[in-house]
Amino acid sequence: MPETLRVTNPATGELVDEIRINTREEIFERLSKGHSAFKQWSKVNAHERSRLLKKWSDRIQENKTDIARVMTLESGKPIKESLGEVDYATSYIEWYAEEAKRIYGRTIPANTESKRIIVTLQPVGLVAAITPWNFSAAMMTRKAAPALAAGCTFVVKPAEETPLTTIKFIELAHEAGIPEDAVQCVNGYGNEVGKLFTDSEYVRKITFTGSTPVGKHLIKNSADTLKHVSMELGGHAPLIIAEDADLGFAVAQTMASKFRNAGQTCICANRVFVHENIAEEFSDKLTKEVSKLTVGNGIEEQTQVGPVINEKGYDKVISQLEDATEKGAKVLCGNQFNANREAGYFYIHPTVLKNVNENMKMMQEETFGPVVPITTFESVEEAVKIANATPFGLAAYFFTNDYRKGTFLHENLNFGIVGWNDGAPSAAHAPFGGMKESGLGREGGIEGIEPYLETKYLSVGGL
Ligand code: TXE
Repeated sequence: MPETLRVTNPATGELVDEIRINTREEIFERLSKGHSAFKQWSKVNAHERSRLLKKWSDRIQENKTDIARVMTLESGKPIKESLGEVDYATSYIEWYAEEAKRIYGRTIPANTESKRIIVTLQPVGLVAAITPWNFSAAMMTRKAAPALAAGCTFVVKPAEETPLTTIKFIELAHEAGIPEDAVQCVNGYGNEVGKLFTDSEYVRKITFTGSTPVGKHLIKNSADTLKHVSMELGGHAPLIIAEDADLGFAVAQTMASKFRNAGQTCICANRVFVHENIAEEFSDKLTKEVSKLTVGNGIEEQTQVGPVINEKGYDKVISQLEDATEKGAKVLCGNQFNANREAGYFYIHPTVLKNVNENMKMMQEETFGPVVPITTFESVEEAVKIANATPFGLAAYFFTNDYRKGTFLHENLNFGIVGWNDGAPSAAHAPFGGMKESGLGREGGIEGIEPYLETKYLSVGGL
């Protein structure tokens, strides 16, 4: 009997589907096919690659409702968010369909009459991607679209929890006319498939979104064959609310940043720092709004917050909550911890905590759950210092209408993505990525295609 991945619904514990795990031989074969297909795909002209990418995006949009439903069943995400993610995922394909036509070289003035120097860009080769379960569609297209646009071939291993959307997306890519061997999917466990990817000489680049320890492991394993690597890893985003901020707006944006996908996004606000003079008012306003959130099965239209992905994710959030309350944090709302673990589904009620301090686990590591820990500060200088006191550097947010404070915060926060009066900064046309242990490289924008390209220069002499 072949081994399978059991895809279960985190909202009910029910089996959604079973997916066959690919054997080592099958994975070797796909890598070999991806390597061979590179010779043809890299020669397809950029306008044709662009046309095929657009067709892929159209096919996905035509299947939007069905894809969103499957996404919700496998991830627990509210259906409205799944529909939004399909749009977000195709926005990357649309963007890179255009960028495919803008892979420019340049000429460099030589230091002698008898020479010309010309710089060209060419695709790196076969790209292997490993994607997470929190945005199963968008994290894949963010990698596949620039890779294919650049002329690379692509193979993806989706997260074990959420392979169904990826399988569907790859089918639709083939229906759109992208050659079967140019874009492929393999299924299996991260450590096993990851090792086959990093060991393979055919794979010239690894692109990964997931946890920091796995990212580091992949970089180490890629060293022997000196692969290119792009890493989008964990975050620990600070959200700073200055004394002058518009509190109603700041509350709404904090909610938007925090509760999307039940707090399981790498850029969501993980630590909230509020100026001491407005902390009480902010906490009251936020708690009032958070208490109104509808928690439930994502397939139901009214659901705003679904379950977290699985037992491991659930246990991590609960242990952070227990640690914080043992150390003196006060729960303002959402104290229904540990209500449903045994039933095989994983709801955590949106929680707001105050009196949080730096000794608590949730202030040291990513939570990945619907929890808002509130701390106070006296000055923006102090806020920046504590916000930067983390090995992570993905996203940071601040709310102020004072341009001096805003400029200071922007210039001193050591994070790759900064939202000034903006809790939702992600967009296909902007370069997403982190500093420090949050990653290497950028995805999106004009920067997002660069990691899939090699620079070559030609020096013509004897003229
Ligand atoms: O991540 P893993 P998990 C963070 C978040 C979360 C924590 C753990 O804090 O609570 O990580 O989540 C594949 N070689 N993020 O356990 O294990 C795995 O199959 C190669 C942030 O789900 O990193 C899946 O496809 N691959 C993040 C992918 O890595 C391996 C999103 C993610 O799983 C592997 C997810 C190995 N040895 C979690 N081990 C973000 N940046 O958004 C696992 N994988």
